[in-house]
Amino acid sequence: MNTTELRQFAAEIRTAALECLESFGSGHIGGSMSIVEALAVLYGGALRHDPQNPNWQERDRLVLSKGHAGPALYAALALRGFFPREMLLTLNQGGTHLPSHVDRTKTPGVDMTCGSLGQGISAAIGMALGSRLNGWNNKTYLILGDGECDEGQVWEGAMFAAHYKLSSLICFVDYNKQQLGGFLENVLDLGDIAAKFRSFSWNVIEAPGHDVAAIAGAVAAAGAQTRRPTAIILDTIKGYGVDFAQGVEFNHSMSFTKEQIGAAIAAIRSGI
Ligand SMILES: Cc1ncc(C[n+]2csc(CCOP(=O)(O)OP(=O)(O)O)c2C)c(N)n1
Repeated sequence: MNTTELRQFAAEIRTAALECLESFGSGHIGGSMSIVEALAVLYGGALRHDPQNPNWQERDRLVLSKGHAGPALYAALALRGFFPREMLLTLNQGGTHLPSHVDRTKTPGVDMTCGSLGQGISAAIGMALGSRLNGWNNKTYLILGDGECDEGQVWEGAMFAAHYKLSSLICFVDYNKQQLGGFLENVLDLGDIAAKFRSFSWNVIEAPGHDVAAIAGAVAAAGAQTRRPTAIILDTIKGYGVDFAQGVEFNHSMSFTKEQIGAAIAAIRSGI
């Protein structure tokens, strides 16, 4: 997809994720909205995948470590044809294939079960190492939350990935400066997240997180690495693109009305 098409795809993912959230009446809107452009770049072409064959062995993997942002990933998967779009309206309901936190045993296209923060990096490292042992030329993408980076397991993984020169591991950090309990600087300040990854010997790229062209450029540069894992620090806004969520301190999980979501979708469509 070219830049215009990626922007359009991001708007479609945002809209479909809002429809998904609306079907349940509440959910993780803030952290879903902040990763939409990254997902558009991945599912718009960067991620090697086949919706007809979700378990294709040599596919690229995506570990959504901040697993509570399931609705955004489900929207991208539905739009790519992994499952029917109507399934988005079953979020979190009894017997659903779309639990609010991602589960690889339930949803076609979901590569790892996540929700307990900090664990996704270990799984992604295992996948990247496994691919290397199998001689596959694929990538493993990982999406970490910035609040999630408060977890010690993230840094154990960062050290390990650098030691084993896992250049096929490409990690997005959704640097939206908020977590469940408010702003990071008040909960547990991350300091300079880019410098931290650099000090762990990672290749680090900083990019505006709602600019699809910049993200695509960062992914291409990361893909050319041969000796170091890459962290792409995405400067994002929690709740981006949804007026009643963006800029609100406690927008992690919210309740909303049909009317609010309808107005948000109309605003997105009028901006396309
Ligand atoms: C190990 C663990 N501790 C606590 C939680 C509860 N929790 C869920 S989301 C969240 C905040 C995550 O913040 P961040 O990673 O920045 O996600 P985002 O703001 O992008 O949604 C917390 C503390 C959890 N899921 N797992």
